[in-house]
Amino acid sequence: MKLYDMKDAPNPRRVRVFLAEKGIKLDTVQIDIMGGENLQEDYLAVNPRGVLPTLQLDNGSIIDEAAAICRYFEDTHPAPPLFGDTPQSKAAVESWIRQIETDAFTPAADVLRNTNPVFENRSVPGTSDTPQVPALAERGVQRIQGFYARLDQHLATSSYVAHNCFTAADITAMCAIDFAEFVGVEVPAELVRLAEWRTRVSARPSAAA
Ligand SMILES: N[C@@H](CCC(=O)N[C@@H](CS)C(=O)NCC(=O)O)C(=O)O
Repeated sequence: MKLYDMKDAPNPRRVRVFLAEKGIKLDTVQIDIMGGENLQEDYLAVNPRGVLPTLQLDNGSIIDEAAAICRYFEDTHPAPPLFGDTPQSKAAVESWIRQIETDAFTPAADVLRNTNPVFENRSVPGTSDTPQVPALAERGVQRIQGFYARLDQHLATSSYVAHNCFTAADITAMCAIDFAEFVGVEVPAELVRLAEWRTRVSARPSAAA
């Protein structure tokens, strides 16, 4: 089994942090997205979408999408539970992961991919051949700011993102926010709950994975 990974990319990081929390070690293959290695024949033979991360099982089949890969390992290595352990907590983790992907990850990707010349005609991840739309970068900044405010408000009633304990939703949010800062959208100083939560989850050894 091996994980197709890129050390500096935020979605592969979600999987690495999750694996570190579970104490799972995997062989990895590094793919250079900036250099377009994910769009070359060799990688497309593994994952025709040309996106990362991808998990390849020993039987040759593949699983992509960071959340789906993490779910696979939640089933194979149930302890500690990172997708909730009751119907309600499982639903809360699912809800937050979807919100974070839609309202933070995609907008941060929109900022990067619609401004950086490396992504000219690559404004959508993978094999899409799509031109840049600068207005999407502006919209992305606004959406990320809205997400920051909403998560800060939510953290008034919960010490972690979903259901008051550390889960894959915290991992997803930490990776999304680090990515958003990388593209230039800082967490405003007045969002103190968000800053405190972020310091706490970023101090976990898994965050360095
Ligand atoms: N929803 C996907 C997003 C995958 C994605 O966009 N990955 C980026 C790296 S963070 C990628 O593969 N980019 C390829 C490219 O830029 O062409 C997931 O959760 O895995």
